[in-house]
Amino acid sequence: MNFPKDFIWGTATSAYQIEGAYNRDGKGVSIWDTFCHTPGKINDNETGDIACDHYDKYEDDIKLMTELGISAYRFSISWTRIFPEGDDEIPNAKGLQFYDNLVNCCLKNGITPHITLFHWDLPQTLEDDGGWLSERTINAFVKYAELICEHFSDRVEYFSTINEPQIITRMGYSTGQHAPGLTLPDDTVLEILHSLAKAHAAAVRAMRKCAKRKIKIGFSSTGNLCYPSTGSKEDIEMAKKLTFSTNKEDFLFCHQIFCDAVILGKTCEYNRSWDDVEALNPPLDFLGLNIYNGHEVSSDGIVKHGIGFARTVTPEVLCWGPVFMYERYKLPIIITENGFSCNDHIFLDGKVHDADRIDYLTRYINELSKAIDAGTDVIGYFHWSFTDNFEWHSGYNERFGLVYIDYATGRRIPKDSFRWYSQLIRR
Ligand code: IFM
Repeated sequence: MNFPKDFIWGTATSAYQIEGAYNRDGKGVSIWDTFCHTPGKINDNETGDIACDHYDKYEDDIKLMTELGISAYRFSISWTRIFPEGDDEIPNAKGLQFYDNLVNCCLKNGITPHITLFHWDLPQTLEDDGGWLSERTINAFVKYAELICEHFSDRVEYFSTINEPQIITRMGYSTGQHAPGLTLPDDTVLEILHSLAKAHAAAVRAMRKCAKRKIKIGFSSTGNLCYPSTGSKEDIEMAKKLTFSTNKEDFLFCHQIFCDAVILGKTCEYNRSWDDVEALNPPLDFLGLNIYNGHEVSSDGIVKHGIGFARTVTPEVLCWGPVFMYERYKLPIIITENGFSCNDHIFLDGKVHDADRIDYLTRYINELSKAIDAGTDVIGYFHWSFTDNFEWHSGYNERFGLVYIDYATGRRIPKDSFRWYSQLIRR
């Protein structure tokens, strides 16, 4: 594998999934607090109330990150720690203090912080007042983005506005599996996606104005990706075509429904009604891609695979996904998430041997290096996730971490993949 010397190697997390301390130091209630406290919504009624207790253990976690050898850490800020009601007059000093401590601790340890503003934990007060269908939420997001940028841009260079607008709308407002658990008609869900695009665009403009130095702004997209069965021209063309053609049954799970609007200033099949689309694409510095798996395609269509490993482990997607996305959007790409949930457990020797994850990562990162060899401008890779954490409606059932969390005690146990990733970075 060949990677540029200045390639960004990192790990990623999000606030609700790791921090815990859900009601401490003036934090307000987010839609995820409410959702998890509603019986029947989450596997085993688990909550992020304590999660990995990163709020209290962030120094230990960053110490482990230095052992891992990463150069960057992607985390999200909990909006309700800063503005408990979403758009309060004054920010919550204790909330800002926590992220000051976190950012400063990263910098002291030679780790570049990458801040995501919104990884799904919308303030409940805003949701109660119409959520993303209300102008108040859009304005509140811009105010929050401005505050974070003003406060941190002296020390932080990389900012992402929104994580996975496709999943926010699909699972939060269409299938209802995620907070706030609504099952709205498609037209209304599209309006919500439109608001997210407006909020993103307005926040980017506001952040450019108030930044204390030149910052880099992007967002993280996810969606259907296809890769060709062979290197034939026909297979490649078909894989590209099916990557960007929308599946009617799952029309929200595609990159172009958001990326065409906010990067190209264009609509696609399902959002033609967005009449302001040319104002939604202020220039960005990078495109974040969250890539887990894709579909193999030959010139006559999608190739069906068996179940389990064969279907979810599709390494070629980490080559062709970035290749197709770069061709279309022409922005430097950061893989902001990629990883694997395994059946991890502590073995009799007290260690966590996650050979499946090492195999997955070896295959995927090898494919990523091929995308770079082919001329795709991929500038970084963030493993999802640093530690095991709260996996939304699946609760603590899924483990994506390089570090195992013993939830009963909070003990951190670096898995074999931690050592593997560390060696890869050092090489
Ligand atoms: O845990 C999530 C993350 O919050 C968003 N992207 C996918 C991950 C794994 O499901």
